Amino acid sequence: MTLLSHSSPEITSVADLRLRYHSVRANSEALAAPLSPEDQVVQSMPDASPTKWHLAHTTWFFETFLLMPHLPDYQAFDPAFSYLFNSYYEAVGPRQPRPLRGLITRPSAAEVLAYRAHVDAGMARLLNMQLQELVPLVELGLAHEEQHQELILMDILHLFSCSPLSPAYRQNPAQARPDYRPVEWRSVAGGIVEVGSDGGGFIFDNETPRHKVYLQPYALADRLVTNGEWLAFMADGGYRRPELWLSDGWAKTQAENWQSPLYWRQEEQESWSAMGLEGRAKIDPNAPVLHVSYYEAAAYAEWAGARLPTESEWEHAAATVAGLSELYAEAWQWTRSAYDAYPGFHASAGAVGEYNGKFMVGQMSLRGGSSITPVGHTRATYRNFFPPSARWMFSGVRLAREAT
Ligand code: AVJ
Ligand code: FE
Repeated sequence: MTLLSHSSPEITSVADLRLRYHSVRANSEALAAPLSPEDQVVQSMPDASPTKWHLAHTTWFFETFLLMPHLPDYQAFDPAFSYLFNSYYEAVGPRQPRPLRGLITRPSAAEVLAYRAHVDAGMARLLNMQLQELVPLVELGLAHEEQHQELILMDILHLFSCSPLSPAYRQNPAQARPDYRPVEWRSVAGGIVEVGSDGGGFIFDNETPRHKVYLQPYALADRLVTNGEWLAFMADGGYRRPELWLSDGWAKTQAENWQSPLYWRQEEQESWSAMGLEGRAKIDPNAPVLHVSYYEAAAYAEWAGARLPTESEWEHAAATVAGLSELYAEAWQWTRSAYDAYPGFHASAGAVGEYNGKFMVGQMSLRGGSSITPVGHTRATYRNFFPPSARWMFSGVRLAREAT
């Protein structure tokens, strides 16, 4: 199993893993609990998947990569599920086309929960066998399920944003934000620095190998761009001035008539609301802007006389510079780096090698983490990635500029 590098001497004990398995699996079901069976079956756009599909696909991952090959006498819950819940693994076999996941009205949401229970029982037996060599693969299954927990919330927000009722997924009162304060720039000397992971805890393969890069001196904003700042960009014609935009980005704004971040709506003169997991609410000018594409982030940076950081700049600063706020718990931060293989990267052999490596074209790297990322899931070396036009993630902007 070479997908994960484990140079750490203390490999997770199987007992710890059993507890973690139980808690991650329970967390997914808790996320689905407020949703009706109807909520859980609809696919609101090709990029988004139904909640029921996420709950089944994460289960299929454990069944396919752990139980089938490693648990003697394991019986698949239903052999038809591989076609329904395989996401993109060519080595595993054919699958339901991604844009048609919302047509899977059967199995029902209740049957998917029974599927989860069946696989959990198998996993309990497998974990009892104390097979140390399977620990990295179980950890991958859990990190995978945590990625899907964030996707469940992104996707349900998109679905609810399409409803004329603007339903609230949850009731949490909005966070009280401190008053506006100007950005402070943190200067970073740069030079030859190392980025990427050496192991020492769970990591995805795309975070390796650790390697040297050269960074010119630079400065990074100590906080994220706010909604209020974004409103100023809009008021200054940000969405109407092609000179601020990359060509592909301008074409997209024109084709889709973008005039604001996704989920924003103008209520009356000067007043905007945004759809969130708490329903539709007035924009908080001091909260970080959310739901912007790479194209919008790059246009904003141009307007602000700054630029987006590279992923090496972001990672080096996050790991070494004090006084940077909003790194991991507000919004994923677009970088200007294409999501590409690090020097010396090789995807592992076999089906799990398809996990990250084959997506290394045409997407941009995002760093940090968001308010809906499971706690403990992120780290400085973590590489998220989406196409430059995507904006249904909780994505925001941290500016960079050359050192002065
Ligand atoms: C890292 C969020 C782009 O959504 O495909 C889920 C996460 N990988 N299952 C994605 C993922 C495999 C991935 N992103
Ligand atoms: Fe997946």
